[in-house]
Amino acid sequence: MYDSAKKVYSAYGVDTEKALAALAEIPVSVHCWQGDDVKGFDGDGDLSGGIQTTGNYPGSARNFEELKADLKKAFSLMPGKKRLNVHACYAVLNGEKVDRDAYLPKHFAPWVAFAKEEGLDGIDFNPTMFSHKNMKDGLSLSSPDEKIRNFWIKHCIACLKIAEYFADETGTPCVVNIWIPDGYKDVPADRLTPRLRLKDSLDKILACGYDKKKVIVAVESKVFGIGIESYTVGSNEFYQNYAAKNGICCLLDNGHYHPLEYVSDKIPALLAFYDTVALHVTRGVRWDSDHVVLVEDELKEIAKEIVRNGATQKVKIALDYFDASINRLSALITGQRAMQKALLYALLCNHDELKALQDNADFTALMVKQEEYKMLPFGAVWAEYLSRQGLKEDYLSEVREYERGVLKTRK
Ligand code: RNT
Ligand code: ZN
Repeated sequence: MYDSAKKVYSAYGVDTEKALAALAEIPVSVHCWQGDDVKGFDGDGDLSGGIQTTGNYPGSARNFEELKADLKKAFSLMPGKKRLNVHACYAVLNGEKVDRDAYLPKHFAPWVAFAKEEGLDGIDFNPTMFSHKNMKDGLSLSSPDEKIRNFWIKHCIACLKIAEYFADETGTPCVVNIWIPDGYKDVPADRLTPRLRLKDSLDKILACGYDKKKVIVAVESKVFGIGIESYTVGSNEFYQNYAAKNGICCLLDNGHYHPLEYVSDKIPALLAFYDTVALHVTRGVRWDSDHVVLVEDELKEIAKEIVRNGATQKVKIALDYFDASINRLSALITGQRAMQKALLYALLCNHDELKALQDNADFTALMVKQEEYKMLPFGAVWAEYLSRQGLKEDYLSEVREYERGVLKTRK
């Protein structure tokens, strides 16, 4: 089937071998937090910050060893180049009394060992500014309380140091994504001052003197959260301007915009100005619901913008969703494979030809060709990609076996 698909694509001027080789080189950063419903190891497990997981599927990981084992199993069923995305609340403290403003590289050494064991491409990192007692009135870096702001500034600086350590250990730069849930449920009396405080906090964090070759700092905007419906301090305009003026990077989460705004359209807008654009790929159903990523039209458009603009290394692709209603390993594998499928779909396209049709204003042919691509034997190339990596389309049976043998024993 692959040989025949290869011929079909070659008639379109598409080299399937090149596509397969290119796909294997595009890293996707896999988030550890789907494994335990964003609970982490350093708190009481109560998720705050206006994000939520729903469902109580059995077998959620309860500690580092369990999460590591689950991720190991999940990684074994994922094709392609993988990175690990860790949140600071997943520090492995082994009973040590240390707060988030004093986390050190050693608290993440077990994650480095794991990444090395798994042969991962690298580790990305996130300060955790939610689910903590110092989220005063739901605010962190924009809090009117200077002590609170300073705590979180110190936390972010600690995270930058840890990120340098990840980069040193893995040999690839670490993306540090700053997301805060700060905002207000109802009509604020002052929209500017909280943003000025956030700006000042970010300035102080960036002034710590981190190594820009090793650490890529990104800022993630958001339009609203649960209980933060009326105003978020870290809005899109705020962060895009902050990033542009301070030489850092924007992170686009495709659940964080109004439903008719598309991240696929924002990627090329930012590529016109930035060397690096970070992504959180999620699936919002009616709102920022963080459903498991599936192969959908918008995911394919996102992948096309990455591939046809030669940005497979400039765009830092990371997954970000959390579904507690289904098997969590399956959620991870399904989303990671969906991202890879969308990238492969985008790679199996003669973009030069389509771009020429656009430039020649032949919109009739452009429409017809784009429809033709949808019916080409994509599945046969995907199957070949999997089989060359010793994988099959079916991952569910192995996930089920793991569920019976491991997850069901967790009470
Ligand atoms: C929340 C943001 C943020 C989180 C993770 C856990 O809306 O998307 O990226 O999902 O940091
Ligand atoms: Zn996100």
